[in-house]
Amino acid sequence: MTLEPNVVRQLAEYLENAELEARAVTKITDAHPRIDHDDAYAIQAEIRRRKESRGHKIAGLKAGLTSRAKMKQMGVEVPVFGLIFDYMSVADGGEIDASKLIHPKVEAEIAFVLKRPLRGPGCHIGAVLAATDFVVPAVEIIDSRYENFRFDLTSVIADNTSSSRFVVGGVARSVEGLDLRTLGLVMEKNGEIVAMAAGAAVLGHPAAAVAQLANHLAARGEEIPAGTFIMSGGATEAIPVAKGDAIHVRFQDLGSVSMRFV
Ligand code: 0L1
Ligand code: MG
Repeated sequence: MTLEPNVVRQLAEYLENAELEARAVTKITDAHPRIDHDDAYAIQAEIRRRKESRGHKIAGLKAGLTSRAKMKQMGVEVPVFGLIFDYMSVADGGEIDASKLIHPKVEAEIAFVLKRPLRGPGCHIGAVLAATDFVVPAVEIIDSRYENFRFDLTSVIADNTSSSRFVVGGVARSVEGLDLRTLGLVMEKNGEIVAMAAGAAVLGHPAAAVAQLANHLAARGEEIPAGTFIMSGGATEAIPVAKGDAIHVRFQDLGSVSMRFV
């Protein structure tokens, strides 16, 4: 850690206010170039404390930057991890008020719900599948608080990995008999196909992202509790959206997820 606790608190307030006021800000490493990963996760934890002190609850956990292309672009080996909160949840087929967001993008993801806790280190795909109650289709709406979505790794971790909204579809499936690597998905924006992917786009297997999350938390003395909802990361590239756009994602074997930006 390089930051004093009062600076962690100031930066959390700076980023959370940007989120709540839908206002883009300069990235925090411009003023604090020596911030490390521990500082960044401490800022994220302070954002959590602020939200929980106002009565919000954690709705789940997420992995981000999970596609090989995005990891290579950012020069990272391990994904980033973030928090999703109750007020970020939007019903399938629902409307999202674009005026409350800065420059949203959507990504299609496979989400896991656990029936048993997961604890690293050494957590692997097999352990994740054994602990999974069911998987559901999901779309994450990311909205970096940084101007022009321009950031570095520590800035984006501190910004709660751009978490903004999420939509979960209604088809829940056991992982038995499902090959999550070859499970295909097709995203349409206003009726046009804009992205296609298979589950393997996420670290070779979406359960690998959940295993890495368990290992990340283990290094902090934490586990993923039973019942946790986890978004495993975008299989498709992130597609920009604006007021008036309709998004529909079809997932092989898992139904579809849709939303409109108004
Ligand atoms: O969920 C994600 O993959 C986003 C992680 C943060 C990077 C971004 O905002 O593009
Ligand atoms: Mg995501």
